[in-house]
Amino acid sequence: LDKKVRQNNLEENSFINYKKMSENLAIVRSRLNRPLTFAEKILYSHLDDPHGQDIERGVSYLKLRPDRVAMQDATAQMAILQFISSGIPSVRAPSSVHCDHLIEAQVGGAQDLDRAVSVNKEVYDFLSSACAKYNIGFWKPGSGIIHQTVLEWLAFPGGLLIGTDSHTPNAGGLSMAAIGVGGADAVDVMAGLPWELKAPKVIGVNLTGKLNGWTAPKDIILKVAGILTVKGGTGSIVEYFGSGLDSISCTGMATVCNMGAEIGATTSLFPFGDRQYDFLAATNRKHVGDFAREYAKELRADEGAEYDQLIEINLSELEPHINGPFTPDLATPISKFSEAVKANGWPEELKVALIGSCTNSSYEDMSRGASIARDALAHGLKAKSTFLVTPGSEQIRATIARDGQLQTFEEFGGVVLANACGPCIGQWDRRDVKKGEKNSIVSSYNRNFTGRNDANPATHAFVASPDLVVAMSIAGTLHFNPLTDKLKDKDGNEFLLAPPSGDSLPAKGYDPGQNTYQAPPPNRDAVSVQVSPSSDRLQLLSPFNAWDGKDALDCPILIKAQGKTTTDHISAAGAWLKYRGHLDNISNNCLIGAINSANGEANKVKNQTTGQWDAVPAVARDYKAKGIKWVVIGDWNYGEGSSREHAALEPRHLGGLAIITRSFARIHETNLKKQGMLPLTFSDPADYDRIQPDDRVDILCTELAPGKPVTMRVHPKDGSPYEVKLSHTFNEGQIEWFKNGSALNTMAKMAQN
Ligand code: MIC
Ligand code: SF4
Repeated sequence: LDKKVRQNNLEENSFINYKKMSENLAIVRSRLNRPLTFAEKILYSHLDDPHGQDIERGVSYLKLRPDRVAMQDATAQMAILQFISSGIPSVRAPSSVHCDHLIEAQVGGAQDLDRAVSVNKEVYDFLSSACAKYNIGFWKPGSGIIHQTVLEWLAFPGGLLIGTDSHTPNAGGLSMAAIGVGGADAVDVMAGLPWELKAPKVIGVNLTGKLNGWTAPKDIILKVAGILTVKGGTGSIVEYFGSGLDSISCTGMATVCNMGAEIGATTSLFPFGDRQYDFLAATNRKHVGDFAREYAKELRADEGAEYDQLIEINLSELEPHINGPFTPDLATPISKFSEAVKANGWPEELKVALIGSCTNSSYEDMSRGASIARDALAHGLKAKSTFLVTPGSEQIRATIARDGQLQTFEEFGGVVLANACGPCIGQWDRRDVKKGEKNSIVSSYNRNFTGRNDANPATHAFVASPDLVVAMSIAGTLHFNPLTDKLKDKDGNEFLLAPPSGDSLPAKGYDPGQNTYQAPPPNRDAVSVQVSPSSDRLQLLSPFNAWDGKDALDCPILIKAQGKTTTDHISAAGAWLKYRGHLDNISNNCLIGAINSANGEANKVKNQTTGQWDAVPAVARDYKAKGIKWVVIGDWNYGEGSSREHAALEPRHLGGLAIITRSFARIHETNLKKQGMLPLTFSDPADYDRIQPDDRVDILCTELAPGKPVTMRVHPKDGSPYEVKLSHTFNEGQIEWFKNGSALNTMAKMAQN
């Protein structure tokens, strides 16, 4: 293992350190003396201090040394602005930025890309110059979606990657532990500090049998999401194994890992095998595959490793599933779906069918989808629904253009959009329905929260495999089950679609397409990074104030949010993506999607100092101007979904003190801590119901200590005060972040001393 093998073909000086990793593992093994899961092996082999680190799954905070950092344009702006504040001259771990979120889908790939390049010029210039300055690889707009680019160029088996996007776990398909984080976490690693993660529990999924017919890899995770629900993976890594692995491609495994984000899992992983080797070889990284083979025994679980929870899935019996609407864990097998549509009154007509995204745009996905489209075309049929394709990367686009799948989709009536997130993140100029009109869409994406794709809360969005999406687009109705239902060909004759087929890797190799990568220049001193003070899209950050050392008394509740409160509700995307680099401007979307328990409405809360009803950000700004600290009350799994730290920065910027919920999603909880806020949970979840939107609360911040609850004194509008216990997961070091005002302030203080 004592060799210098490069992580990838782009960076001359990033190497894979299997030797160090195996030494670390040997130390941990001699301490723990038990078989290890694959997830544990990757994490423990990246420990900063393998001798001294406490290791208890679900309890200890691990200090880790990730191999890489990846950032996408919508989160990189804040991450880099924070990095600039740290004053460090260049990144201390290999890092990359990927321009994918800011391209709006309007008419089609090339034109949409051109428009985006001019509309977002200021932001792209900022990112590209900052990357050049701080030694970060820059993937220009048009390159594709971060997670595909990482999989195709940068990921390697056994590595540890953090990425400022919740679907970073996609690289688990290539046996890399890839974990979604907020920008402040990325800054730690780029600044050369260890990165902290609560030692995850490990959920094992034993796959037996064989994928066949209409069942696709996506159906594995749709099923798992149905079993575990959107919060079932919180604090855990999901590790797949078993004899069923042989029937799944490497990119299919990436799909499964990608959507593990939807169950709140820290990441998901598949062991290294021939499928991974073949994918590495096909993407010009045979040298990485050969090296991984030498280290292969550490790239899977030890015999007898124990899981905190075990799930069994027989792939031979697994049915295709459709999940949704409005939540990715509402899983319905295709055989029951038509019934469910009727029973729930979901709009039956399928208006739009969308394939691609970071979740499902592999060569295999495109080939299988095209095989269905070709079958329809041979019978004289085209897509009845609007049909949109977003290739995940330039390499995929170029390869399917060469091999014909792209032309098939166009002949089928489809529009091929830019290599970017597009409609998946609300970058979609949708014109076929009016706002407020009930309608259904089906995508091969991963997420389907209210209003996510088209900002229309009445859109019922479902997620499924690309195979089902293509098939349903032919019938144009949610009632169509391609396994059993016949279609009528152009002459009125009935036929059953053939099950999809397609190669998992291109027989002629990948066509890399246009070169869209910008390596950092050798002479970086000459580069200057510009942020105009009059910009409405970029704003340099000023440090938050340190804690005043006192308990916070008589705080109003800005909003008592009821039900699902995702990061899309806390800091919407779509049109707001424009302000991702400008904290004050983006704060105007703070919590505007959260449902106020006082009136069941969004963005309408009572200003407790005036009695007037107003928009959430307006009320928050008024409290801030009056020097009043406020809190938010939230329900279960608050902050699920995205890694966007704007959802934490905004309440902090607007003067919030604490977010008090029944439970949090992992990334959001950490983001709040990093920005100097208090994420607290009701020790008794029933207390959520006792508290009323008009109550005032005292938060006894001076009690904050590891492992001890904090008292909240509630002063009900009518009635006598009472006390409630609030739990938290702060450790010693994280309490410093609160005291200093943020993690960044803490870093600056350490640098001074
Ligand atoms: C998403 O899918 O919600 C996003 C947009 O990719 C986010 C990141 C962001 O908000 O910028 C994510 O998943 O983390
Ligand atoms: Fe982009 Fe959608 Fe993937 Fe997020 S989930 S990275 S928005 S394609």
